[in-house]
Amino acid sequence: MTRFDLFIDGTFRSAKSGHSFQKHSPVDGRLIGTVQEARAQDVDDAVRAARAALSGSWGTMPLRQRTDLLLDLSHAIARRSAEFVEAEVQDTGHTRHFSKTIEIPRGAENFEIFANLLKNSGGEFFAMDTPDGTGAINIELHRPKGVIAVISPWNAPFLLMTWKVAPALACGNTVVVKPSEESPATATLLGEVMNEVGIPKGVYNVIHGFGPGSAGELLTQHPDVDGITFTGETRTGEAIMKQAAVGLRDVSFELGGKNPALVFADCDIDKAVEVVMRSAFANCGQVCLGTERIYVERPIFEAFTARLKAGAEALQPGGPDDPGTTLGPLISKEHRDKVLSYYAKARELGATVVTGGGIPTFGDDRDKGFFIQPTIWTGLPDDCAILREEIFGPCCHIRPFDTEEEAIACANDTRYGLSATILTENLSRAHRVGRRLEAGVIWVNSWFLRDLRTSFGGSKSSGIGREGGVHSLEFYTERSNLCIKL
Ligand code: NAD
Ligand code: 6OD
Repeated sequence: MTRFDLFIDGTFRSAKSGHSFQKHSPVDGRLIGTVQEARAQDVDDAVRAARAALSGSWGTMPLRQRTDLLLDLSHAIARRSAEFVEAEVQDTGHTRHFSKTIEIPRGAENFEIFANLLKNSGGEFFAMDTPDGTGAINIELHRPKGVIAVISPWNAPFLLMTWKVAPALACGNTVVVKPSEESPATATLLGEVMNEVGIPKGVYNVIHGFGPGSAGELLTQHPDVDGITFTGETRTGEAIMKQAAVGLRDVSFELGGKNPALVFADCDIDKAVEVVMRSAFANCGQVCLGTERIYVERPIFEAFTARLKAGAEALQPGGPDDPGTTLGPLISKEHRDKVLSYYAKARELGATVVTGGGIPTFGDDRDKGFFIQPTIWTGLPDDCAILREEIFGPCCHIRPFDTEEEAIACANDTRYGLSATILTENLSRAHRVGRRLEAGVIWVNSWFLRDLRTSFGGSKSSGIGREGGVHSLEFYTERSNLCIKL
């Protein structure tokens, strides 16, 4: 059984709080480890260590040396990728293929991308006239923001945590990371690699625990935290924003979604089915960018629904070690209960259950895990909870539409604004519709195709700010204008 310690000031240690909690496998419910739970004293230790590191060697380190260390870190993660894959797979039950090809390599790449970005980024310079004719020059200066609290979720733990830690460190900040209570492993393992490559003590700290009344809330309330970057549910974002208001700490939020796919009759239907299969069911529907609302132009509604049903029924549920697994479990019993409550609500509301709606059975230990059937509904009213609230499971509703105008109105009829997918072979339509969708990330004939240099984030209730490429630097950097009168 594994023990997940706190990582504070370069040292692994128990929580002074004396509290710990258990982590269970989503695949078969078995106990996989105990996690040290940080409370006030531990959180304070971590923030103090991060503050001290800012005025230590990290704070005065030349940019080139800092970015070289981050490149070393990226290579060291890649060298130890098998360990990271195992840690992630054990915590989340993700298919080994998903962790091996996306989560871990992309997490490693984050450090490389942001190190290189910093090496090549500059600042503004303006020469100005003055009434006395001598002029002045303006030079933009960059400083790190300070101690950054990183609060991350469980659905792609390493990828989403490094997506914040990498730009924060590249900009010269120090971090205190609070990974999800459901996924403590990879953030802890990263502590070892930080020490291995020589990142100074206190630059990267990890505290474990829950949200309210525990490490998450204590960290975001801590007066010596300068900025909070959070990925998770919209409701949690609202709670954190209240905590951040005290002391006016800056926030960067990547929140929930209720993302639409618009399938036009002029699409390539094979491609459309392939794209929507992934967007609705990848990672067992636990992807913030995933599709839960599908709108299909009426002439192909029946054909598309039948093809998606066949695809969903061909998915093979199982653990990471089962050959042929294409659908892993949900993260926890609590999360499965939540998704099942939506399955029950859809039936109560009179939905046509095209496929799924229950729990698969295996006749072995996997029955103690948190598997669930991929589920497709039709026939629900636009304003019901199933079409309004983020479910975060392998499920979607399909509704027909008759005009482009109607499709756009349906897509935008949500408080969320994270992502959208358009399926059409008509390039003019793709431009026309794409520019009218209220979402931060919009795909045409694809999904989750991401160039890490592009902006990423949501509008409306899906987030505040943008991450990715130079956009990440906005949050992690303080700017000053130095005006020199000549
Ligand atoms: P969550 O909001 O329940 O938890 C996220 C993190 O916040 C965890 O570490 C948790 O312990 C912590 N937390 C909870 N309450 C807190 C509080 N009051 N103060 C401080 N910290 C607190 O989210 P989750 O269930 O882990 O993740 C799934 C959610 O994340 C979904 O809504 C999904 O859409 C969203 N998400 C968004 C993006 C994006 O980029 N927009 C990416 C991935 C996931
Ligand atoms: O592609 C990424 O880097 C990114 N941030 C993905 C987010 C996935 C959400 O579940």
